[in-house]
Amino acid sequence: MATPDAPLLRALRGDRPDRPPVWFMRQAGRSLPEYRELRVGTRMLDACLTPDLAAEITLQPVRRHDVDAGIFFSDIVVPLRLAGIAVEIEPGRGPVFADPVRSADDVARITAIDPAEVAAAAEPVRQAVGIVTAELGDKPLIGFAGAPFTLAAYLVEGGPSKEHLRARGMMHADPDAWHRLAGWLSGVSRAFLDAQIDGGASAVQLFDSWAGSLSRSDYLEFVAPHSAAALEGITVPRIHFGVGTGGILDDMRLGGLADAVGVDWRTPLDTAAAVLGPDTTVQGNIDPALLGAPWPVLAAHVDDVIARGRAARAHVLNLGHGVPPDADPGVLTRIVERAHGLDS
Ligand code: 1CP
Repeated sequence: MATPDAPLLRALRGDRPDRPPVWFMRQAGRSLPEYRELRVGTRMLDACLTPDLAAEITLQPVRRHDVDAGIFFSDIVVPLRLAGIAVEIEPGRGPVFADPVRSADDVARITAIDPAEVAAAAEPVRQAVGIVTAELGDKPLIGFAGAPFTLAAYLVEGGPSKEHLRARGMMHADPDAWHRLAGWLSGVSRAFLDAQIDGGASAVQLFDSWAGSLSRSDYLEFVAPHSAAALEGITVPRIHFGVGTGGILDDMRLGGLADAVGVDWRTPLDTAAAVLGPDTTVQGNIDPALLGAPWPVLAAHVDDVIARGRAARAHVLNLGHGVPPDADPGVLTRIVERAHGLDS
């Protein structure tokens, strides 16, 4: 079990460790050759639900990079699979649903499933998390889930989309159906978070990756209450992340439910800190595009991110979005060394 004085947990509480703790979104998986080797012959969602395999994949980047936290290897659509919904992750594409949820009848069909079924089916998740946290010892494991809007962006469209027009359209075409769907998704994501906390996760991150496609008024009316419900009453520190959310950063605090807000590369962290105020830790925001730049350029960028992060009550160093699949893992290790004061 992680100790409360682990740097990540201190920073999420608002203390300032001597150096910012560092981990990377999507650190587990695609960029690591040892991951690609282990995954040969196993479908993504089957890998997520095989406890030994999910645990090993979670631990790989912690061993390799010595990051300050693990993030559980899974996917935001895993709780939907556990609810019995037909979903697959297509290589090179992402989550694909056989029966997209587009009408009020579709919403009724889906919401008839009791989120308690997800909790019952989540035993492989609890087991995998248990293996990981025993191995990690003092180091925290971050559990995660998709926020209701980002999940709906896949479930309503049927697969990945750029502007999420159908999901955003449903909010206005049939607000009742939208709220029923988003409320249900919130319960399902919450069951997934609870399973990870039961297994020993010390913090959680809610990914609302696509919230940046919403207007502020749509975010507040149709999305924020459901994301808040997914986090309300959780007893471990909570991180809330989205891409392109510069215009709704303050709203992403969810009235203080979020201990930390993840910021993408577009908003400098000192600007974010001024918006978020004295009660919120910032997380971010190395530009993933710079991972391929010459080291002196990237190192100067990392130093600048760390310097700007000092404007916040506390800072967790991360990328502004996930590790790109073709990133050189050696560069990620070097960023950790620099954050830890071992590379100057
Ligand atoms: O076969 C493969 O290797 C598939 C690639 C892959 C992996 C490794 C997918 C498909 N998901 C994952 C794991 C995953 N997904 C993690 C692992 C833990 C870690 O961070 O190391 C996490 C946190 C996620 C969460 C996730 N899935 C998000 C939110 C994070 C983000 O990057 O914004 C989203 C949007 C998804 C959907 C998804 N799953 C997979 C893909 C390729 C996508 C995105 C598709 C799209 O572009 O819309």
